[in-house]
Amino acid sequence: MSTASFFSKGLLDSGIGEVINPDTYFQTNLPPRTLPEDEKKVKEFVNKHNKAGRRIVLITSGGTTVPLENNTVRFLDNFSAGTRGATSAEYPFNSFLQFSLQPYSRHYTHSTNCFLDFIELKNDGHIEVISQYVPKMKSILEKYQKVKQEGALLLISFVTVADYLFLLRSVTQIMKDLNEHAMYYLAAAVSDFFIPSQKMVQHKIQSADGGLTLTMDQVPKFLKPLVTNWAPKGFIVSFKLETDPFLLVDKSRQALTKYGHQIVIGNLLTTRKQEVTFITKDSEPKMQLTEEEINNNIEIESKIVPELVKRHDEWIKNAQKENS
Ligand code: 9Z3
Repeated sequence: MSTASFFSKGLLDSGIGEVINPDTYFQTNLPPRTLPEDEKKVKEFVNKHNKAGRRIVLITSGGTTVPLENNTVRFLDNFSAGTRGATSAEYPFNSFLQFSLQPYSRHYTHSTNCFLDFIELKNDGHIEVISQYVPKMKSILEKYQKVKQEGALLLISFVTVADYLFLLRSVTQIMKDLNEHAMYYLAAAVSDFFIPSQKMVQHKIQSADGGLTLTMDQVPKFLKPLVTNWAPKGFIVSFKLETDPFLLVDKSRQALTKYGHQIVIGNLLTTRKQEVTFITKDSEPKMQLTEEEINNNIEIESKIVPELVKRHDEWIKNAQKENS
């Protein structure tokens, strides 16, 4: 059974599509070609840091696309510039997984932050960083080089929602044995609807016939197998994006109750950089930047990450108590 999403001249009317379970999804969709290589890199990363007694955090970030054609010219995207994950990865986590914006270089790759605007060509042909930008760049570069030297960051990219889900399943399973020591920080914007490849046209959809009507199936809810089977002992934080302030807390709580993980961080599209709500089993505190902090370019991730690290510490302590 499936209902249709109608997409015509910019008007998208979404509906509830065919619901399939995650196993069927993995059997009927193709993994990304680079999956075996990525799995190998992740295994090496996890073994190395685990042996050194470091905690490992999986950060997912950025949008996930849904192709409309097998030879893809058109796709739908879920909103995310990738700022949340890229920014969070700069605060003290050991971390990996794709970023549309990458940690550290994000300061110079936004459309409004083109790196070319930070450098100048001198008369003798040398290129230099413009002096007023040196202090900030120096501090970012120092942190970036330290992280690189320690091999503390592994970046893996995905484009489509299928790439993302295959990677998520593989990576969480590789991290499974870290038990309570692993944290999962799921900020990627995951598409709710997709067109299975066997139902997709092979070639570019032609516009000669006028408007376009699409039927989309529902992407299975992956938090359930993730929490229950892939990473059952891990500390799992998911994000919930809404646009209607009246829905945010209820929808976030529904997700927490349904999947049974540790925290849902609710955020609204328009205020996500200044305000988030931590939904846990027994509380729902808001975390907000003050006017002063906003004016001083403080990033809300500088508060989110330490709070999560603290809660993860408690999670580990409790798990160890239970095990002893
Ligand atoms: C978020 O809510 C992220 O915070 C944002 C970050 C996408 C808003 P930006 O990178 O945006 O700052 O531009 N992610 C939503 C995660 C999501 O899709 N969650 C799924 C859901 O709600 C479950 S994991 O169903």
